[in-house]
Amino acid sequence: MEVRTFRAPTMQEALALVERELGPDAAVLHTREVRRHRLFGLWQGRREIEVTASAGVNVPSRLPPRPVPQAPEPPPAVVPRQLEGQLSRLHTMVEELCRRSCTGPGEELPDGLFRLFTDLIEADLDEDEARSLVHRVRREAPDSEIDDPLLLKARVARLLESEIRVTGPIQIVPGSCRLVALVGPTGVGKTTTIAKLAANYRLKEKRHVGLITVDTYRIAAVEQLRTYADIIDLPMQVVSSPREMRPAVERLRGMDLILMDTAGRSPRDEIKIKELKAFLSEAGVDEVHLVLSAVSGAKALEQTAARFATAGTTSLILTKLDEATSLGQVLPLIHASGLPLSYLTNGQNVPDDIETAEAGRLARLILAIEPATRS
Ligand SMILES: Nc1nc2c(ncn2[C@@H]2O[C@H](COP(=O)(O)OP(=O)(O)OP(=O)(O)O)[C@@H](O)[C@H]2O)c(=O)[nH]1
Ligand SMILES: [Mg+2]
Repeated sequence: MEVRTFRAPTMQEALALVERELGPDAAVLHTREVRRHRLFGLWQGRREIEVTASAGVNVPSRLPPRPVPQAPEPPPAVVPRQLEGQLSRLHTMVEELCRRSCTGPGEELPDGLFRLFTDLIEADLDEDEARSLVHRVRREAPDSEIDDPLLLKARVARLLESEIRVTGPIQIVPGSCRLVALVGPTGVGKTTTIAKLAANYRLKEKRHVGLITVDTYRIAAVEQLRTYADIIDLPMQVVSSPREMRPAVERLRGMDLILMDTAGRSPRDEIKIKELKAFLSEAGVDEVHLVLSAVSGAKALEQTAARFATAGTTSLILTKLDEATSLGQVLPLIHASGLPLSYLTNGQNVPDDIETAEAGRLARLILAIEPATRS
């Protein structure tokens, strides 16, 4: 039985290809929308329809019947035959280049592994990382798995899981006060995450939680945290210079947990990051969580983590997982920063949209095996 895959910019064009290549009785087995990735910079993430079809299989087509057009349709764009042929050859060449980019010269990559490679690239994994994972899977997977995309992906998930370090939730030690600061670029979700953590520790775990804000640049920022402090009924201290830090911490000494909110700093502003460090060391913080948005690109994430390292970062919080279209870009950050992950956030709702980071879950999110928001 010959199963073939066709891609075209629209469903109509993809079906026309199926019909032309396999005949009018071909069965459509599967359709999906795919993103043509930035293979060698030739394409910029264009969306396409992929149709898997076969002429030699007697199953009902999974394709819904084509709708009857309501109004007369405009005549289809006529692609000159010659151009169509050239495009198709170009497509084959790029696919071949892509296959070769994953193997050595003259080496054949089985279809299942090739599909895995393109899936990893689509998930925004770095090309070298994707290649290395495919080769590890090729070495380790039994032959029976090589054609099963789900088993292959599950295997990659386990490999990634072993590379991701996590801290578990903030540990409260009875009788002592844990001081935790959140730092990071502007607008990544520091204050919202503080509110989520504070509400969970106070309302669900019944701990004594205090808040400190050193964001005195903007009145609105102080008020934002104060609103949460009022709703959750938490003591809050506002600190506007490193000198004020110790007395503020002292006033909250009886707490189990002090969460410290800080002003968003541009990773390029070294002076502001040094200033931040002065506040943190005056406070004698136990943990500094670097908050980063999963919507950022790989380079920005890596560079930001490097810049904030001077502030003594101890772990990573990834926010806005619900908004990210892919997550492979967080892998270089995890590798380069060497920091373990503490929390993941996946929405604006306080206190629900936060979870303690788990390596297996993040690996599956990266590979799009499961969604960021659990219903
Ligand atoms: N979709 C989504 N939005 C989030 C998430 N976390 C925070 N936000 C939103 O991001 C925006 C900025 O959040 P803040 O908590 O004010 O960010 P910040 O890092 O404190 O910002 P600055 O103090 O200005 O540096 C708000 O609209 C939040 O509701 C998340 O996990 N997912
Ligand atoms: Mg803030």
